[in-house]
Amino acid sequence: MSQDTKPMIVTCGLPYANGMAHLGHMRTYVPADIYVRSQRKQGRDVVFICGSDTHGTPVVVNAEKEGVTPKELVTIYHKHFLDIFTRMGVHFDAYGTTDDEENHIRTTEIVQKLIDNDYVYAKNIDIAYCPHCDRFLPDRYVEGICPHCEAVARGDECDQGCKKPLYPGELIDPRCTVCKNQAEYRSQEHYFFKLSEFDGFLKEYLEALKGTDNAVNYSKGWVTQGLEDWCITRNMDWGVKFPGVEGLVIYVWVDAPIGYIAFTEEWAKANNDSWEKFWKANVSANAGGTLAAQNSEIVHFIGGDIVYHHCIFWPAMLKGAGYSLPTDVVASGMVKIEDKKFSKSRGYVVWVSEDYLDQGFHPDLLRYYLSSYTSHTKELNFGWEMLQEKINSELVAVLGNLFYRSLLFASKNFGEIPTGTADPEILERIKQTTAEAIQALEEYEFKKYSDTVMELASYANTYFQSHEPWALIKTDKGKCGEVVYNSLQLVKALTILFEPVTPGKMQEAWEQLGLSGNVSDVLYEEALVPLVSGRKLGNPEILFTKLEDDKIAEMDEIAKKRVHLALKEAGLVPNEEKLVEDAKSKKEKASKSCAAGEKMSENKADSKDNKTEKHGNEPELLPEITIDDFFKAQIKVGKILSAETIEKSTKLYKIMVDVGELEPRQIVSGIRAYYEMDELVGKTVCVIVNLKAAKLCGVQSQGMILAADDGNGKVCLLMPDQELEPGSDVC
Ligand code: B3M
Ligand code: ZN
Repeated sequence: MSQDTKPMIVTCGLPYANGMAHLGHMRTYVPADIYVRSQRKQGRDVVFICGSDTHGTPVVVNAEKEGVTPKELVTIYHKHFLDIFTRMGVHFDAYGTTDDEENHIRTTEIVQKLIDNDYVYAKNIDIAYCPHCDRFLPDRYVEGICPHCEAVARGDECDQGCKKPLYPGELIDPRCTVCKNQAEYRSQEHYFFKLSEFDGFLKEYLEALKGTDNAVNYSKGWVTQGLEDWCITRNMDWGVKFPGVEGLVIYVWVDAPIGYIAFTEEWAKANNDSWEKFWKANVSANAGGTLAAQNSEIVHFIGGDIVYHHCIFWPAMLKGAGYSLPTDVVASGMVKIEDKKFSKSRGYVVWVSEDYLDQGFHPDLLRYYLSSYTSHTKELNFGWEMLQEKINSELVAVLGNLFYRSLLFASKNFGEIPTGTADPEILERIKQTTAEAIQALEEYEFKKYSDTVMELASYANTYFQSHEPWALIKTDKGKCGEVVYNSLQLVKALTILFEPVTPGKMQEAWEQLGLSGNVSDVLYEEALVPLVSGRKLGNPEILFTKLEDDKIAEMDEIAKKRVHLALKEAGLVPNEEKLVEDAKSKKEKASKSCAAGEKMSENKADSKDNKTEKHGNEPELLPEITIDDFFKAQIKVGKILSAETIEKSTKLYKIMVDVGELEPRQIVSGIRAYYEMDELVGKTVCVIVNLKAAKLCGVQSQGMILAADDGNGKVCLLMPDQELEPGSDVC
């Protein structure tokens, strides 16, 4: 069987059905979808599989937090992910859940096979146990210190430190994540998979494994460091039962990848096809050169943080149970949001639905950004202004411009594909671009794919521009027709070539060209097939419109508010974070005049500067709060006792305020530009007395004096309209 005819399956890492889809997810799913669409354009029969990961502590812990059962939680988010994928144009042939019957059966079968093949043994180990909650603490139920790097880590993985998988009993100083109490270790019998026995197999396997370097090379390193046997049971009810032992379920990282097989079975059932042609395609179970002897291709697209699971655990399990092996593992790089490490808890996140699709952005713009921002394995930075810049200068100015001007001109002057012949030079250019683009995807270089095709669009723009069809139409309609014909040939080729990246928009373009059917079903080779003269054109319409400044500013504001809220929830002074940012970006200020501290002033004396940095002066409404939220701030009437300047600052005063029975407060306030020192002394003001203390320009500040700011440079202190005793409550 030749390489090209091997059945191919492409999978994506299964999202945990425990929360909403975000940009980090899309960074893996969109390129995988592009890859599949491109394979189909080469005539390859591909099955594209994914599903929701429904088991394990990530699900159970979140369900507990939200007060629902795990089943209820995963039902909600499974639907959510399905909806998001449909809206983003990510089209899976099957999208199941790991709680489907097929997966329970397949997982049990594989684990039983591993037991039968003597790859599983029982051993007593120490398991973290919470005496307060009276239960064992698997994985995310326990936190402690990583034995390898001493970072704070969770039970199954050193997620914030060295990233190593951790085994039960390894965490130092374990604590229960539910009640925060100290946990203890109790001995219990668990089951282990003999991963260490696969050492030789994995070394050889990884030599043959294809994919991205960040997957293959890291894995080789891990095997060289030595492999430990792997505990595959957990004390939980939710999950796939471990055969023959009450109260234990199989570890989620066993049944999750088996989902790839189970979903293929679901696909096979629905399509009257075979799942074995992918997963039981070993010529010989003991073949030495394992991968070469396999008659299927299995390509996994995953996030860069789950390489170990896919390149070490998973092939060993498959090998041990006699299944086919992954041939390619493609791992995506990290995602940053506005230059910050992606973090849901810190608010550096973009939710696909709420922040993007529901805001009216077309899915194809994000697809384009994700695939062309940087190489697949590198860090991808998402920012609203960067999105705007990329879309406006590339999709709008180059691709959209070409399509609209040539289709509009053709439609107005000819109404159909004019008489003409395809210029051999143009056909050659299309051929070369197609070959280069296909080659780029062979190497999982999505950016190179987009860039190569975009270069053809630039070429086409130049062709149209330099031949001046608008002049020719007046002097030589026949010659003009030739130019238009060739421009449209380029548009047709580009529509086909860009379809994997921007499928929705390219379908519209296809129809504008007057072509029928789905461009997603059209092969690359069709790009070279000359257009049929005389065919009626569709209605030309603008495909890509500019992302406007005010919309981007609105999105920036939403993003800022989310970070602000996250900081508040985390109990951090809201401007502290901004301070660091401002200090970084405005180097000269930071070095000269302690601008950082001034920025941090809670009195907003600097808010005028802030406003000019923002886009426009639109009124901002922060998210709703409850009365309880409001009363978290303890505000009292205070009398200013003294005010003095701060050496390193031109904007701040150090102010002492009498707040009644409590200790007088020393507050650093940014109102120096608005009040003379002497003028302040004796004034009755309002003070937040329970604000977390912070240092501004090296001076301790223990509260905040309330002031009002009209945004146009007028700032004044808020004062009671009658004299009141210091210490009176503001309510
Ligand atoms: N559910 C999500 C993750 O850790 C996890 C992937 C499973 S893939 C088999 O990224
Ligand atoms: Zn660690």
